Amino acid sequence: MSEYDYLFKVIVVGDGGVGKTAIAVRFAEGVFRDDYKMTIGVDFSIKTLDIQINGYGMRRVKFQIWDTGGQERFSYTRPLYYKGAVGGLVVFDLSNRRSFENLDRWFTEVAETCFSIPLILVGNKADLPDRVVARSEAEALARERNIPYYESSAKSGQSINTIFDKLGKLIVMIQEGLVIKEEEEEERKHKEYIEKYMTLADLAFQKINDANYQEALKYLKEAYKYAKEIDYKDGKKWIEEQTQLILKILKQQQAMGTQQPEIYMYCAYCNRKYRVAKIGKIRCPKCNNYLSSSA
Ligand code: G3D
Ligand code: MG
Repeated sequence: MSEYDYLFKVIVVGDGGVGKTAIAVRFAEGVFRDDYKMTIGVDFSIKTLDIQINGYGMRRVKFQIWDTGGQERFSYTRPLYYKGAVGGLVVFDLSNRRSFENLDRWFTEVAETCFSIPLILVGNKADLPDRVVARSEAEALARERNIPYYESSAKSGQSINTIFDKLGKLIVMIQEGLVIKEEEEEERKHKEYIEKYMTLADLAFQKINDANYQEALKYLKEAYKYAKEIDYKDGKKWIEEQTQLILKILKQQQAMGTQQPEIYMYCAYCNRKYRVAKIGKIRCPKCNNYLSSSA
Protein backbone atom coordinates (compact mmCIF):
# COMPACT_ATOMS: atom_id res chain seq x y z
CA MET A 1 0.00 0.00 0.00
CA SER A 2 1.22 3.45 -0.88
CA GLU A 3 2.02 5.82 1.96
CA TYR A 4 -0.23 8.44 0.42
CA ASP A 5 -3.14 8.74 -2.04
CA TYR A 6 -1.97 11.87 -3.78
CA LEU A 7 1.15 13.91 -4.31
CA PHE A 8 0.23 17.52 -5.01
CA LYS A 9 2.62 20.19 -6.12
CA VAL A 10 1.33 23.48 -4.76
CA ILE A 11 2.79 26.93 -5.18
CA VAL A 12 2.90 29.86 -2.81
CA VAL A 13 2.99 33.22 -4.58
CA GLY A 14 2.89 36.87 -3.58
CA ASP A 15 5.25 39.81 -3.11
CA GLY A 16 8.62 39.28 -1.45
CA GLY A 17 8.46 39.50 2.34
CA VAL A 18 4.77 38.61 2.80
CA GLY A 19 5.69 35.37 4.57
CA LYS A 20 5.54 32.67 1.89
CA THR A 21 8.57 30.82 3.17
CA ALA A 22 7.41 31.25 6.76
CA ILE A 23 4.01 29.73 5.88
CA ALA A 24 5.59 26.76 4.09
CA VAL A 25 8.01 26.12 6.96
CA ARG A 26 5.32 26.52 9.62
CA PHE A 27 3.10 24.03 7.82
CA ALA A 28 5.83 21.51 7.02
CA GLU A 29 7.85 21.70 10.22
CA GLY A 30 5.39 23.22 12.67
CA VAL A 31 7.80 25.96 13.66
CA PHE A 32 8.39 29.62 13.06
CA ARG A 33 11.98 30.69 12.53
CA ASP A 34 13.04 34.26 12.89
CA ASP A 35 15.96 33.90 10.54
CA TYR A 36 14.51 33.07 7.13
CA LYS A 37 17.30 33.56 4.70
CA MET A 38 16.01 34.74 1.37
CA THR A 39 15.60 31.37 -0.23
CA ILE A 40 17.99 30.76 -3.05
CA GLY A 41 17.05 28.75 -6.08
CA VAL A 42 14.14 26.35 -6.17
CA ASP A 43 13.22 24.92 -2.83
CA PHE A 44 10.29 22.98 -1.52
CA SER A 45 8.87 21.71 1.72
CA ILE A 46 7.05 18.40 2.10
CA LYS A 47 4.21 17.52 4.40
CA THR A 48 1.56 14.80 4.44
CA LEU A 49 -1.94 15.53 5.67
CA ASP A 50 -4.98 13.33 6.17
CA ILE A 51 -7.90 15.17 4.67
CA GLN A 52 -11.56 14.37 5.24
CA ILE A 53 -13.51 14.90 2.02
CA ASN A 54 -17.07 15.63 3.12
CA GLY A 55 -19.12 12.52 2.54
CA TYR A 56 -16.43 10.78 0.50
CA GLY A 57 -14.04 9.55 3.18
CA MET A 58 -10.45 10.33 3.96
CA ARG A 59 -7.50 10.91 1.60
CA ARG A 60 -3.83 10.99 2.52
CA VAL A 61 -2.34 13.90 0.65
CA LYS A 62 1.35 14.60 0.34
CA PHE A 63 1.99 18.27 -0.36
CA GLN A 64 5.08 19.46 -2.14
CA ILE A 65 5.13 23.17 -1.44
CA TRP A 66 7.18 25.19 -3.85
CA ASP A 67 8.84 28.34 -2.69
CA THR A 68 9.67 31.12 -5.14
CA GLY A 69 13.13 31.21 -3.72
CA GLY A 70 13.31 34.96 -3.45
CA GLN A 71 12.75 35.31 -7.19
CA GLU A 72 9.69 37.50 -6.78
CA ARG A 73 11.24 40.31 -8.76
CA PHE A 74 12.52 38.22 -11.66
CA SER A 75 9.51 37.06 -13.58
CA TYR A 76 11.33 35.16 -16.35
CA THR A 77 12.08 32.16 -14.12
CA ARG A 78 8.63 31.84 -12.64
CA PRO A 79 6.65 29.91 -15.28
CA LEU A 80 9.07 27.05 -14.66
CA TYR A 81 8.26 27.22 -11.00
CA TYR A 82 4.50 27.18 -11.67
CA LYS A 83 4.58 24.26 -14.08
CA GLY A 84 2.70 21.19 -12.88
CA ALA A 85 1.19 22.89 -9.87
CA VAL A 86 -2.34 21.69 -9.06
CA GLY A 87 -3.18 24.37 -6.50
CA GLY A 88 -1.77 27.40 -4.79
CA LEU A 89 -1.86 30.09 -2.15
CA VAL A 90 -1.84 33.74 -3.17
CA VAL A 91 -0.43 35.57 -0.19
CA PHE A 92 -0.32 39.20 0.87
CA ASP A 93 0.82 40.86 4.09
CA LEU A 94 -2.04 42.40 6.11
CA SER A 95 0.37 45.11 7.29
CA ASN A 96 1.56 45.98 3.78
CA ARG A 97 -0.91 47.73 1.51
CA ARG A 98 1.21 47.39 -1.60
CA SER A 99 1.33 43.60 -1.31
CA PHE A 100 -2.49 43.66 -1.43
CA GLU A 101 -2.61 46.00 -4.41
CA ASN A 102 -0.19 43.77 -6.33
CA LEU A 103 -2.42 40.69 -6.02
CA ASP A 104 -3.95 40.98 -9.48
CA ARG A 105 -0.50 40.59 -10.96
CA TRP A 106 -0.02 37.28 -9.15
CA PHE A 107 -3.42 35.92 -10.09
CA THR A 108 -2.80 36.78 -13.74
CA GLU A 109 0.63 35.26 -13.81
CA VAL A 110 -0.49 31.98 -12.23
CA ALA A 111 -3.45 31.75 -14.61
CA GLU A 112 -1.11 32.14 -17.59
CA THR A 113 0.80 28.97 -16.72
CA CYS A 114 -1.71 26.92 -14.72
CA PHE A 115 -5.12 26.96 -16.30
CA SER A 116 -7.71 27.46 -13.57
CA ILE A 117 -6.18 25.62 -10.62
CA PRO A 118 -7.81 26.08 -7.20
CA LEU A 119 -6.31 29.00 -5.32
CA ILE A 120 -6.76 30.38 -1.83
CA LEU A 121 -6.28 34.02 -0.91
CA VAL A 122 -4.25 34.40 2.27
CA GLY A 123 -3.78 37.56 4.35
CA ASN A 124 -0.69 36.76 6.43
CA LYS A 125 0.84 38.30 9.59
CA ALA A 126 -2.53 38.48 11.35
CA ASP A 127 -0.60 38.59 14.64
CA LEU A 128 0.70 42.10 13.94
CA PRO A 129 -1.30 44.94 15.49
CA ASP A 130 -0.77 47.39 12.63
CA ARG A 131 -2.89 45.89 9.85
CA VAL A 132 -3.69 48.21 6.94
CA VAL A 133 -5.92 45.94 4.87
CA ALA A 134 -9.47 45.45 6.19
CA ARG A 135 -10.96 41.97 6.25
CA SER A 136 -13.93 43.22 4.22
CA GLU A 137 -11.66 44.40 1.38
CA ALA A 138 -9.92 41.06 1.12
CA GLU A 139 -13.22 39.18 1.38
CA ALA A 140 -14.62 41.29 -1.46
CA LEU A 141 -11.66 40.41 -3.66
CA ALA A 142 -11.98 36.71 -2.84
CA ARG A 143 -15.70 36.79 -3.60
CA GLU A 144 -15.01 38.45 -6.93
CA ARG A 145 -12.63 35.61 -7.82
CA ASN A 146 -14.88 33.01 -6.24
CA ILE A 147 -12.13 31.61 -3.99
CA PRO A 148 -11.81 31.17 -0.21
CA TYR A 149 -10.08 33.75 1.97
CA TYR A 150 -8.18 33.11 5.21
CA GLU A 151 -6.17 35.28 7.56
CA SER A 152 -3.09 33.54 8.86
CA SER A 153 -0.03 33.95 10.99
CA ALA A 154 3.04 31.88 10.30
CA LYS A 155 4.26 33.19 13.62
CA SER A 156 1.40 31.95 15.81
CA GLY A 157 0.34 29.16 13.47
CA GLN A 158 -3.16 30.63 13.04
CA SER A 159 -5.08 29.01 10.16
CA ILE A 160 -1.99 27.45 8.56
CA ASN A 161 -3.22 23.83 8.74
CA THR A 162 -6.77 24.87 7.93
CA ILE A 163 -5.58 26.56 4.74
CA PHE A 164 -3.75 23.49 3.47
CA ASP A 165 -6.62 21.23 4.51
CA LYS A 166 -8.99 23.41 2.48
CA LEU A 167 -6.66 23.55 -0.51
CA GLY A 168 -6.21 19.77 -0.42
CA LYS A 169 -9.99 19.27 -0.32
CA LEU A 170 -10.48 21.51 -3.35
CA ILE A 171 -7.80 19.72 -5.36
CA VAL A 172 -9.03 16.22 -4.46
CA MET A 173 -12.59 17.15 -5.37
CA ILE A 174 -11.47 18.36 -8.78
CA GLN A 175 -9.25 15.34 -9.41
CA GLU A 176 -12.02 12.90 -8.51
CA GLY A 177 -14.71 14.74 -10.43
CA LEU A 178 -16.60 15.38 -7.21
CA VAL A 179 -17.07 19.05 -8.03
CA ILE A 180 -19.11 18.07 -11.06
CA LYS A 181 -21.04 15.52 -9.01
CA GLU A 182 -21.88 18.19 -6.46
CA GLU A 183 -23.07 20.51 -9.23
CA GLU A 184 -25.24 17.74 -10.65
CA GLU A 185 -26.60 17.06 -7.19
CA GLU A 186 -27.46 20.78 -6.86
CA GLU A 187 -29.28 20.69 -10.17
CA ARG A 188 -31.21 17.56 -9.23
CA LYS A 189 -32.23 19.11 -5.93
CA HIS A 190 -33.32 22.29 -7.69
CA LYS A 191 -35.60 20.35 -10.04
CA GLU A 192 -37.06 18.26 -7.23
CA TYR A 193 -37.79 21.32 -5.08
CA ILE A 194 -39.36 23.25 -7.93
CA GLU A 195 -41.70 20.32 -8.53
CA LYS A 196 -42.58 20.06 -4.85
CA TYR A 197 -43.17 23.79 -4.76
CA MET A 198 -45.47 23.66 -7.80
CA THR A 199 -47.56 20.83 -6.35
CA LEU A 200 -47.99 22.56 -3.00
CA ALA A 201 -48.68 25.95 -4.58
CA ASP A 202 -51.37 24.39 -6.74
CA LEU A 203 -52.96 22.75 -3.70
CA ALA A 204 -52.88 26.07 -1.89
CA PHE A 205 -54.47 27.76 -4.89
CA GLN A 206 -57.32 25.25 -4.87
CA LYS A 207 -57.87 25.73 -1.14
CA ILE A 208 -57.97 29.49 -1.58
CA ASN A 209 -60.64 29.07 -4.23
CA ASP A 210 -62.60 26.85 -1.90
CA ALA A 211 -62.23 29.55 0.77
CA ASN A 212 -60.51 26.99 2.95
CA TYR A 213 -57.95 29.51 4.15
CA GLN A 214 -56.46 27.59 7.05
CA GLU A 215 -55.63 24.66 4.78
CA ALA A 216 -54.32 27.07 2.15
CA LEU A 217 -51.97 28.64 4.70
CA LYS A 218 -50.66 25.21 5.60
CA TYR A 219 -49.77 24.45 1.98
CA LEU A 220 -48.31 27.91 1.44
CA LYS A 221 -46.06 27.52 4.44
CA GLU A 222 -44.90 24.13 3.22
CA ALA A 223 -44.30 25.46 -0.32
CA TYR A 224 -42.36 28.40 1.08
CA LYS A 225 -39.82 26.03 2.63
CA TYR A 226 -38.92 24.60 -0.79
CA ALA A 227 -38.87 28.01 -2.50
CA LYS A 228 -36.57 29.32 0.21
CA GLU A 229 -34.21 26.36 0.05
CA ILE A 230 -33.43 27.03 -3.62
CA ASP A 231 -33.91 30.80 -3.35
CA TYR A 232 -36.76 30.78 -5.87
CA LYS A 233 -37.60 34.48 -5.74
CA ASP A 234 -40.78 34.52 -7.82
CA GLY A 235 -42.13 31.59 -5.83
CA LYS A 236 -41.39 33.25 -2.51
CA LYS A 237 -43.02 36.45 -3.71
CA TRP A 238 -46.17 34.67 -4.84
CA ILE A 239 -46.52 32.91 -1.49
CA GLU A 240 -45.96 36.11 0.44
CA GLU A 241 -48.66 37.86 -1.61
CA GLN A 242 -51.15 35.04 -1.18
CA THR A 243 -50.45 34.82 2.53
CA GLN A 244 -50.96 38.55 2.99
CA LEU A 245 -54.21 38.34 1.07
CA ILE A 246 -55.50 35.45 3.17
CA LEU A 247 -54.54 37.15 6.42
CA LYS A 248 -56.42 40.24 5.26
CA ILE A 249 -59.51 38.23 4.43
CA LEU A 250 -59.37 36.39 7.76
CA LYS A 251 -59.02 39.69 9.57
CA GLN A 252 -62.01 41.16 7.75
CA GLN A 253 -64.06 38.09 8.53
CA GLN A 254 -63.13 38.35 12.15
CA ALA A 255 -64.01 42.06 12.23
CA MET A 256 -67.43 41.33 10.82
CA GLY A 257 -67.85 38.66 13.42
CA THR A 258 -69.61 36.44 10.96
CA GLN A 259 -68.63 34.19 8.16
CA GLN A 260 -69.16 35.74 4.77
CA PRO A 261 -71.80 33.97 2.72
CA GLU A 262 -70.16 31.52 0.44
CA ILE A 263 -70.83 32.56 -3.13
CA TYR A 264 -69.40 30.51 -5.97
CA MET A 265 -69.14 30.93 -9.71
CA TYR A 266 -68.17 28.23 -12.16
CA CYS A 267 -66.01 27.89 -15.23
CA ALA A 268 -67.66 25.57 -17.71
CA TYR A 269 -64.43 25.20 -19.68
CA CYS A 270 -62.03 24.36 -16.86
CA ASN A 271 -64.61 22.63 -14.75
CA ARG A 272 -63.49 24.60 -11.69
CA LYS A 273 -65.38 26.61 -9.13
CA TYR A 274 -64.24 29.88 -7.68
CA ARG A 275 -65.32 31.66 -4.58
CA VAL A 276 -66.35 35.27 -5.36
CA ALA A 277 -67.49 38.26 -3.35
CA LYS A 278 -70.64 38.57 -5.40
CA ILE A 279 -72.07 37.30 -8.66
CA GLY A 280 -70.88 39.40 -11.58
CA LYS A 281 -68.96 39.55 -14.83
CA ILE A 282 -65.87 37.70 -13.71
CA ARG A 283 -63.36 35.96 -15.92
CA CYS A 284 -61.80 32.60 -15.16
CA PRO A 285 -58.18 33.17 -14.04
CA LYS A 286 -57.15 30.06 -15.96
CA CYS A 287 -58.86 30.32 -19.35
CA ASN A 288 -60.18 33.88 -19.27
CA ASN A 289 -63.75 32.88 -20.22
CA TYR A 290 -66.65 34.33 -18.25
CA LEU A 291 -67.72 32.41 -15.19
CA SER A 292 -71.34 31.42 -14.80
CA SER A 293 -73.39 31.48 -11.65
CA SER A 294 -74.41 27.85 -11.83
CA ALA A 295 -72.39 24.69 -12.23
P1 G3D B 1 8.67 35.60 1.70
O1 G3D B 1 9.10 34.19 1.64
O2 G3D B 1 7.30 35.83 1.22
O3 G3D B 1 9.64 36.54 1.06
P2 G3D B 1 9.37 35.32 4.48
O4 G3D B 1 8.62 36.01 3.25
O5 G3D B 1 8.73 34.06 4.84
O6 G3D B 1 10.81 35.28 4.19
O7 G3D B 1 9.04 36.37 5.63
C1 G3D B 1 9.42 37.72 5.52
C2 G3D B 1 9.50 38.34 6.91
O8 G3D B 1 8.20 38.35 7.51
C3 G3D B 1 10.39 37.58 7.87
O9 G3D B 1 10.93 38.52 8.77
C4 G3D B 1 9.42 36.70 8.63
O10 G3D B 1 9.91 36.37 9.92
C5 G3D B 1 8.22 37.62 8.74
N1 G3D B 1 6.97 36.90 8.87
C6 G3D B 1 6.52 35.92 8.07
N2 G3D B 1 5.29 35.52 8.46
C7 G3D B 1 4.97 36.25 9.55
C8 G3D B 1 3.84 36.28 10.42
O11 G3D B 1 2.85 35.55 10.28
N3 G3D B 1 3.87 37.20 11.43
C9 G3D B 1 4.92 38.02 11.62
N4 G3D B 1 4.84 38.86 12.64
N5 G3D B 1 6.01 38.01 10.84
C10 G3D B 1 6.05 37.13 9.79
P3 G3D B 1 12.42 39.07 8.67
O12 G3D B 1 12.52 39.98 9.84
O13 G3D B 1 13.29 37.87 8.75
O14 G3D B 1 12.47 39.78 7.36
MG1 MG C 1 10.78 33.31 0.63
